[in-house]
Amino acid sequence: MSIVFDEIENKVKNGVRLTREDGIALFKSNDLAWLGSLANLVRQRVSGEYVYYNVNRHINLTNICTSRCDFCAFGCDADSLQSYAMNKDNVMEIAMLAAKDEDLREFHIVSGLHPDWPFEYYLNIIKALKEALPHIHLKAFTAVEITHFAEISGKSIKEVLSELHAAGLDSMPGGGAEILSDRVREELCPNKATATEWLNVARIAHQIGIRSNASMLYGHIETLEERVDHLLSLRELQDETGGFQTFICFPFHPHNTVLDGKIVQTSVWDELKTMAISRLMLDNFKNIKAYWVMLTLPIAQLALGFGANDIDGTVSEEKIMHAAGAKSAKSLTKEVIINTIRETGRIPVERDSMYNIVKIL
Ligand code: V47
Repeated sequence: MSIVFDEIENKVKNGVRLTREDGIALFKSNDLAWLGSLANLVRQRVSGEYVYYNVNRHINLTNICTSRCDFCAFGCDADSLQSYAMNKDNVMEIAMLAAKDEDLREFHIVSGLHPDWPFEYYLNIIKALKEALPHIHLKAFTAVEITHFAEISGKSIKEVLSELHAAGLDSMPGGGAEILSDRVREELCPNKATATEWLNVARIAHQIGIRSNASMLYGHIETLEERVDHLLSLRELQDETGGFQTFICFPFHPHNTVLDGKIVQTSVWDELKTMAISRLMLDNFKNIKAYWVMLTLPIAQLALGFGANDIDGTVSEEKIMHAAGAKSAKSLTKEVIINTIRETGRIPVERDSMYNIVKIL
C-alpha cells in the first residue's frame, strides 16, 4: 500500500480527522475490502453492534412539481396523466389506516413543489395529523420544500419552520441536498433551493430545535471532488450545530428521467465504496443509513459491513425511487428487516425517529 493510504489508515485508527485530499485519495482507491474494513472499524467505534430500523409510512402529498429536476422521475406537470394531489381528507384516510398498525411510529412526508397550494395547506396537514395521531412522529418536508414555503408565503425560513414546529412537525428528512455545488445544481436542478439555501435551512432548523437528516445523490454528473466537498459541507455544519441525525446516500436511478440513456447506473462497487467513504469522512455523524429502497435489500445488507448502522424502515409505500425504476419492494415487513440484520451477525434494534431504542431483538 502507498504511503498516502498508510497515513489515512493511521489517521482512522487514531481517530484523526481526514482531509479533503484524503477523501479524494479514498475515492481513487479500488481496495474495496480495505475501505470496508476501515469504515467498519469506525462504525463499530461510534455505534457498536446495533443496527437500527423503524416502522414508518411514506406519504407523498403530490407529484406535481415546479422544480422538475433532471434526476427526478416522480415530479410532473399538473396536466400530466400521472399527476395527483391529495386533499386533507385523502391524507387523513391514508394516515388513519396506516395507524391501525400499533407499531407505526413515523410518517415520512416528502412531496413535489405544488404551483398553487398555499403554505396554510401544509400547516393544516401537519396540525390535522398531530391532532388525530399525537403519538406518531412527523418527519416532514425537505429543506427544498421549506425554501419553497418561504417563497410562496413571503415569510422568513425561521418563521416557516417555527410555525410548522408549533403545528406539530417533529423533524425533517434529508432529501433535496443532491450535490451541494452550484455547478451541479445549475445543470440538474436550477429551479429549487441552492446549496447555500439548503444548508441554511438545515442550520436554522437545528437552531430552533428541529433535528434533520442529510443526504447525497450521487452517480450522475458530479465529480469525485464534488462528492468529497459535499461531505465536507455537511461535516462542517454538523460541527456547528450537531443537529443532523443521520446521513443517507442515494445512488442515482436514471430510468424515466431526463438523464435516462446518458448516465451509466452506479455499480455495486461504487455504492459500497461511497458508503464506506461517507462513514470515514463524516466523523461527526453517528448514523449512516443504508436505504434499502435505493440499494435493494441485498446491497443494503452488504452496506452494513461498509459503515452503515441503520437500514431505514418498513417504508410502505415508496413512490419517488420506484418512479425511477427502483427494483426493490415498495415496503417490507418487520420480520424481513430483522432477518436481514440478523444474518449479518449484528443486533436488530427497533428505534423511534429520534434514535431512542424501542426494542432490542
Ligand atoms: O431529494 C429523487 C432523491 C430524495 C431520484 O431523511 C433520487 O430518512 C436517486 O428525501 N434516483 C427524496 N435518488 C427522498 C428523501 C428521503 C428518502 C428516504 C429517507 C429519507 C430520510 C429521505 O430522493 C430527493 C433526491 O435526492 N431522488 N429522484 C432518483 N431518480
